[in-house]
Amino acid sequence: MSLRLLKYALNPQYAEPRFFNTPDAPRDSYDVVIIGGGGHGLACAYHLAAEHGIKRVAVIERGYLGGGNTGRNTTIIRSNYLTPEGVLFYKRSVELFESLSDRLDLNLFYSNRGHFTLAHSEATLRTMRWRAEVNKHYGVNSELVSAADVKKACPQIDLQCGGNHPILGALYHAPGSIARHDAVAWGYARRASQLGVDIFQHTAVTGVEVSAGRVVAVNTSKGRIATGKVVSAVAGSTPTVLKMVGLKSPVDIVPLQACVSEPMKAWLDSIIVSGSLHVYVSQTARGELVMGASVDPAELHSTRSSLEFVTSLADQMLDLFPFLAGVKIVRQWAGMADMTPDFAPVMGKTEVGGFYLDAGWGTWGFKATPVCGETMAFTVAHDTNHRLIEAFGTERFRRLAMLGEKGAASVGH
Ligand code: PYC
Repeated sequence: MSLRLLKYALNPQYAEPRFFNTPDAPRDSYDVVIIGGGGHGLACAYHLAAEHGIKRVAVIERGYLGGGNTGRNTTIIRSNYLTPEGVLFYKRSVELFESLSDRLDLNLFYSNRGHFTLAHSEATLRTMRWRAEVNKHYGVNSELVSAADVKKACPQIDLQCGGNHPILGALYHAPGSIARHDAVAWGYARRASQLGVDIFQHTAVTGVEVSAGRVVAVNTSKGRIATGKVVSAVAGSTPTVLKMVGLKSPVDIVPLQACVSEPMKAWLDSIIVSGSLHVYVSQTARGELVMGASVDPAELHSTRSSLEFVTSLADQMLDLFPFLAGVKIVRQWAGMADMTPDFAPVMGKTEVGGFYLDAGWGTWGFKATPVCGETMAFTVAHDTNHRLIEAFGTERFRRLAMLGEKGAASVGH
């Protein structure tokens, strides 16, 4: 090693710049404790500090920032949902995403691509027409397009899908985009930290103390923190945290797997989704194809990815794009999706005073990150559910007033 290199390495004047402060131990008390250092928890911390002046906030993360579902998805951003509640909620998320790089002063590689959901049957076309009408009614740009339009946007696609499932048309959603997922977590963390939020990684929450129906403290592997407000934003660990406060979980945890190919020359501008073939794919700025499928068929609290997943995904991908036959898969992973019975989230105030829930993301947590930050921070600051999340309370399951968002899932789950 050259001496000059050593001189720079050991000189404290050139210390490695840190993205955010990492205090050794939490204070004795905070106004708000957020469990989960993924995009949602960090966005909530940022909005609490930036918009509500609540800066005595601790974010507690068992692993590393963004190491859960924030870093384990396929980064698709869209608002072409089916229910009015879903459309309005994700419409706000897309609006926030569009200017998020500026707000966080970090290049999130936000890339607007256009999003095609392919229809291989008349029944799917009918649902898409319905979605397009609901979307347009609420000011979201979605339209039904022909198979020829799909071919024009993506000449490499085999419209016959090898003769197995010919493409009849598609729902086209111009705002559909992708972004760099882990940068979203880092960006929120850095801005929150600059505003005074304390972030603790590799710190486990071991219990939440409740007294007279209200939260009073969070116990962690780094000590007890007294607080009157706790936010749970932990996706795949929601049942574990709910148990700590004595609440029943309305979610099942199932793995959602995805993979990435070796880099290729740019050929795919749009995001292509096929519900019937159970695949979605986009191409990153580096040229890799990012691909995913349906959730696994059974409940499992694990982030292991399987050979069966890649082989079945490759099989379906080749029906759409036979020319990819020689392309290698270089990495695969799984996230833990917390699925609700109606595919809509569970958010906001709970029966335990001061305990707020951000959960039930199923397969669309990443795209909800900014709007969750905004609405959860409002809800915590005012102890009143934000209007955009009023419909997402858990009491809907008791009233059997489900939201019915399954028809907006990318692929059949
Ligand atoms: O809902 O857009 C979506 C999606 C993509 C991957 C998983 N869910």
